[in-house]
Amino acid sequence: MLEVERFEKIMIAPSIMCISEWHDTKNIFRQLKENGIAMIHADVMDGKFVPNLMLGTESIKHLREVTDIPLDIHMMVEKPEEKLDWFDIQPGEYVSVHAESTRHLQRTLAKIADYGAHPMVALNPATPLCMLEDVLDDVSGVLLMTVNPGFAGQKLVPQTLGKITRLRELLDKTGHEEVFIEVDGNVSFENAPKMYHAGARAFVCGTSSIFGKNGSIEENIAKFKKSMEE
Ligand code: S6P
Ligand code: MG
Repeated sequence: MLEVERFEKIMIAPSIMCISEWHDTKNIFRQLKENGIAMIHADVMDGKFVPNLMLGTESIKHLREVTDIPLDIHMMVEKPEEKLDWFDIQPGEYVSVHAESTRHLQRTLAKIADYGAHPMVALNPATPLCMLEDVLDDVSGVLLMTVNPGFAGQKLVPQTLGKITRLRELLDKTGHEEVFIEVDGNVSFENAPKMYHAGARAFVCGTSSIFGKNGSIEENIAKFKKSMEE
């Protein structure tokens, strides 16, 4: 049985692109708030960095109007440094940019910090950890993709589990104990405990768990937390 303190260390980040009831966001956010959700994962896709289009500036604005839970904005766009200003990023929000998406990663992370937000660097499954070694001082967290980005409902890329372990070791070895690891992609009731034990502490929850076909959001959040006990 896990102690309460261990639960306090995990952050659940519901992936808002996975909701089917966009007409009822107020009700969904009420349930998320009542269940202690830490942040709302909002995927931004430009059809170039990834082969899909997803939330734009107006959707992000709408989310801020319907909830005060901090947003966790995942920028899957080319040259994010040119687009960040469009999103009116607020202090306390989490913003991740892909190391693969910009030639100016450190400058882009510093820009996010200037908004008072938490800068995060994201990596695709095939991108080696050495890509982020020199920006660890500039980030609050690392978003490890555990599927190739662009779509919900995909299967875990299995080698990413070992990558979580190696990243946690790297962070601890280099004096970045406070930098947390977020995982995104097929974070299912079955995969999440493995990710947790490897060192992940923030979990993007989509169709594989809390917005799945079975159970209410509330039931699925409870089931997700319980899965960590295994
Ligand atoms: C995908 C995106 C993710 C998805 C999430 C969906 O590129 O970055 O945040 O929304 O992975 O979750 P699931 O459980 O359907 O994989
Ligand atoms: Mg995402």
